[in-house]
Amino acid sequence: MHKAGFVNIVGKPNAGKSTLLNQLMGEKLAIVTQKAQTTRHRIFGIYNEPDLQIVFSDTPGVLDPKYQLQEKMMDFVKDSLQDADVFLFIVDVTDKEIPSEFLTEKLNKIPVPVLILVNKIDKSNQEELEKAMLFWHQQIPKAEILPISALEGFNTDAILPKLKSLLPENPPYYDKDQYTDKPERFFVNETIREKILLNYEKEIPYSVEVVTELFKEKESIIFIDSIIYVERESQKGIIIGHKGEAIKRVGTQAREDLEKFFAKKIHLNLFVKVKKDWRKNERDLKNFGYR
Ligand SMILES: Nc1nc2c(ncn2[C@@H]2O[C@H](COP(=O)(O)OP(=O)(O)OP(=O)(O)O)[C@@H](O)[C@H]2O)c(=O)[nH]1
Ligand SMILES: [Mg+2]
Repeated sequence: MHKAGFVNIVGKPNAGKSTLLNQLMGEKLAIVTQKAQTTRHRIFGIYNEPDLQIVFSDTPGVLDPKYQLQEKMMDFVKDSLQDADVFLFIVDVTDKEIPSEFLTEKLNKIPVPVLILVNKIDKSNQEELEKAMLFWHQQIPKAEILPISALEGFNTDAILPKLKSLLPENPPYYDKDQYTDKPERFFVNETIREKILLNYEKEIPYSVEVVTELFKEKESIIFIDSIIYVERESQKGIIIGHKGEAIKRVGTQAREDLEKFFAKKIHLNLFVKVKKDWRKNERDLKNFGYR
């Protein structure tokens, strides 16, 4: 008997969705930063055992869209609300702001099992955790609740057996040696974007999109050319920095991560270009893969 299904990770920005995906997969598939709205796409992590295939999906955090890019991000979330066999709804135990009513309402309506993961308990205490567990039980009574730390891997090994018992009998959806739906270039783009999120402030990271134009793999080295698109000329200077120091730092940090990810030496060239107001331009967004 073979079980297979889609397990969709949903939650507010910064709750720890991508950290959880990486922890469950034992591999860094999704970029993680302390900034909200790090994830912009829907990313599949495909977990395989001889008699089991779980297709995890990481999604952007649920928010109220203010511009077209964010609308496209929410389209990915809407997709993930359509095709789940099980939901992993991840909430931050230390989050004092109002919860996402949109998600709570949806998850209550959809006749699919929900596992609520109360995350970041390493930063919390017993009292706060008990309060959160009670609160979430009242919000979504049908859900099972599990306290975890996605970062430290606390209780995360309890998730797989639970999912296995909930998933239907199905043949695998993907080849059993495939572990993601995304091409190599996607991971290059995302790694560079992660370093940009980490190295620049305010609007800069949110105004950046990365496109890899060359990915040429040789036996012992990969040659990569990537373009960093910004929205305005003034942002180009900030990305490059004084004497090119800022972009050099991004390049070095990205190369180090990519050498680990691909287990090969990497030669990385970065270029900066302006694509005016791309976040609000339907055609640019489409070209960048936001449909
Ligand atoms: N202390 C602690 N920090 C965590 C934990 N899980 C995630 N974080 C941190 O929370 C921040 C956000 O984590 P992400 O995994 O990027 O969150 P996300 O939900 O994918 O965020 P978006 O993609 O922006 O929606 C990062 O700084 C993580 O290191 C946890 O269990 N404990
Ligand atoms: Mg994320």
